[in-house]
Amino acid sequence: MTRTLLFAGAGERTEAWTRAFAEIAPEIDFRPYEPGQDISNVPYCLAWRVAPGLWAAMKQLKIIFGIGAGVDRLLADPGLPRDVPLVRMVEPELTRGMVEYVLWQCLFHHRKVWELEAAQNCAVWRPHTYPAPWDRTIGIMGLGELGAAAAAKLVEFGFQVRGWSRSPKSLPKVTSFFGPDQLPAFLSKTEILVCLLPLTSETRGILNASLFAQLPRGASLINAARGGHLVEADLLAAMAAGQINAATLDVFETEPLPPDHPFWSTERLYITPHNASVTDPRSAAWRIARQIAKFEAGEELDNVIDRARGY
Ligand code: NDP
Ligand code: OXD
Repeated sequence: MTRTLLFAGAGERTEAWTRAFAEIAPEIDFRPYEPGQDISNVPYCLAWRVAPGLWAAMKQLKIIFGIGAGVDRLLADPGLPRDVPLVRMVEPELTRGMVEYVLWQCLFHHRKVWELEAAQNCAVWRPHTYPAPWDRTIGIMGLGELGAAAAAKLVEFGFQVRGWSRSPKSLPKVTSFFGPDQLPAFLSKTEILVCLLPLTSETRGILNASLFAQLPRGASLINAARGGHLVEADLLAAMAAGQINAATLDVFETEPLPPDHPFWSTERLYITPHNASVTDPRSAAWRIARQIAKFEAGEELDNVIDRARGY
């Protein structure tokens, strides 16, 4: 079988991906998609968001690789072949980047850096206190590849860490909760809430008024998962009421975030442009090539999406 991998995604990084496959996995015939190209025999596809009609044209497809960890966009495409395995991205650089982002933002909210900024803006030497990390509780929604790694880093820094997932977990020094019944207990002491859930029918809109009301007053929110998790109007209301004191959002229902969106001018709401972490082409190329080799040897693929669960 020809090892052709059609690249149907992330336009501006095409060069980096092409270079990565040439260097790391030259046995893969890596082909960026060009309109008009015959793709009827392509066995493998690496995709983020695919142009209409493209899936139907790939008649010999054996594996779809997602460029990202989250595959909600791919799953939402009605043209996505239902009987071809969909593999999400798991690679150490993506995990490392997310751990870095979560740590950065948790420290930012823990130390309430906006208070220092306000004092500096008025040239005022204002005493600024903050609790020790062991007196600060951080809650992570989603204890998968990224959430578990972020939790471990926060534990290392001495924070009280709790996590919430779908199934029970046992992670060193992380107080774990699972399922809808344990969500209120998880939220009740969470002062900094980090969302690292996949976007599924169960998790869409989960960051809403009812959830915010269950957090201690003045909590912080960090959403690095998907914009669809957040009910934007509920966050604005919770911030106006002081229930949520500050937030960092990396992901939005509409990306890029429109210039007239109220988030841009909301005090203590910090915006990053969906770059909490980014797949590293070199590290990913090696893993994709290994998965293809496994598949061709008749072995099981790793990180295949369970279509019924949606992640
Ligand atoms: P995983 O699939 O490894 O982990 C998902 C976690 O969420 C699991 O712990 C799972 O529980 C939990 N979960 C799923 N559904 C529910 C539910 N209904 N209730 C409670 N817990 C639930 O995903 P990753 O950690 O690799 O990635 C998480 C998400 O992060 C991605 O889907 C993507 O949207 C986002 N992301 C964002 C990036 C950015 O730059 N902003 C970069 C990379 C990813 P269980 O363990 O029991 O299955
Ligand atoms: C991802 C992302 O899901 O970058 O990997 O959002």
